[in-house]
Amino acid sequence: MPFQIPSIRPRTAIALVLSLLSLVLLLHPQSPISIPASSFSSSKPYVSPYSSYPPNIPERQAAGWNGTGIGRENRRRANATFVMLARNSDLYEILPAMQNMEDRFNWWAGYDWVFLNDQPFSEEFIRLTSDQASTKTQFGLIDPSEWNQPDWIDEDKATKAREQMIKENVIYGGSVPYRNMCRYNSGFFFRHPLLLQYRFYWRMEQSVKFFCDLHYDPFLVMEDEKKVYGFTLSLFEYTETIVTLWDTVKEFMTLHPEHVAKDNSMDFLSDDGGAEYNHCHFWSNFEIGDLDFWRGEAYMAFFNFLESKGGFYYERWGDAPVHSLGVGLFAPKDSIKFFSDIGYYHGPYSHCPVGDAHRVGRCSCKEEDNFDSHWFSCTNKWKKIHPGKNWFGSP
Ligand SMILES: Nc1nc2c(ncn2[C@@H]2O[C@H](COP(=O)(O)OP(=O)(O)OP(=O)(O)O)[C@@H](O)[C@H]2O)c(=O)[nH]1
Ligand SMILES: [Mg+2]
Repeated sequence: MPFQIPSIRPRTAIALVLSLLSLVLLLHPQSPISIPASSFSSSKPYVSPYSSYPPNIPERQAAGWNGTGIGRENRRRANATFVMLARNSDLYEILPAMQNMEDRFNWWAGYDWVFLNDQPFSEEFIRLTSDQASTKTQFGLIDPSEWNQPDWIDEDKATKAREQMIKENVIYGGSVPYRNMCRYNSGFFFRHPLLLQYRFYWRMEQSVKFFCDLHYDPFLVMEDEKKVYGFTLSLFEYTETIVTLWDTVKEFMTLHPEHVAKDNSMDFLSDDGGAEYNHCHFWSNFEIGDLDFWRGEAYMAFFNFLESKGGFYYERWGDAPVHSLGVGLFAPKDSIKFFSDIGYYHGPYSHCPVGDAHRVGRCSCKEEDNFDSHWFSCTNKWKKIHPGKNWFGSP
């Protein structure tokens, strides 16, 4: 009689296979298909990195992080926005920077975006940046009278200055639009009608990176700690671009001693008590600031004085030294915040948080790339004028 395979129903077959599999696992627990229970938990005991966080942080944590379920619309927020001065041609370098900011912070923080341009924004720019933002986007056109070189500037003198800088290979030395941008950032952006509704801003640029998760809201830190300016990177300015700036600043301070803050940051800006400027400044492509400070009496008087000298066009005064001198001299030094735990990159420099801050933030940068201790950085000078402070994330 020929051998016959007994006919079985599919359900019975599956049950048979499963029982066989269980038998194998029971008899051979080390077989490759067995999964030890310990694989599901970390082999290292979990140590909370929050022990070294600055105080009050849990209060500022978002719903997404602390599981309170408050939701970003209902959590406490500052009256603040991101602001980006941008050209239509910057769009595809802006989108990844925005995505980065949204993924690391704004998905839970929920702050608006403001874009400013001296030209009308393209439909593509508006559509793609609005798609990228998780919040409201607003697009502002800059008044040409605030953007372009003023008529009273002596064009022959300005042209000669630009030609000289081209010869000396000064970066952007021959560019008028770059000068317009620096002057606009120095004295006008905070007066744009779209920004009048806000108190704080976070300046963004194309191609920048944010390396780490942000578990707290820096705008609330600014508000609660009464800060007017926050930075991550500081460095020396090119001397050729600001030849007469310091003399102009000293002249202003002599004329208006009432605006000079008592406990200011002079020792960060000068190594000899104010005789010479050491060229240290906060790198203004990253700024978290108080718009009311720029709009206030002291800084407006300062900016108008600088403007009257024409140095934005006869030299190439940058908004970074101008902001730094303004905030460094007319605001107390304790109102400036070094955000040492915010990972940030603007080519070619990185502020990469080190140690616990790197771990807490799931930072994607290399700790050795931290610029703080580089010879071209001024951050050690900053630390020197704030002795005894713990800079979480800075070496
Ligand atoms: N609308 C507009 N925005 C500008 C213009 N020039 C510069 N910007 C913006 O102003 C900001 C600073 O300009 P950048 O070209 O990045 O200047 P920078 O950071 O000193 O120089 P880089 O090292 O090249 O980044 C950026 O957000 C630019 O998009 C301009 O002519 N028009
Ligand atoms: Mg830039």
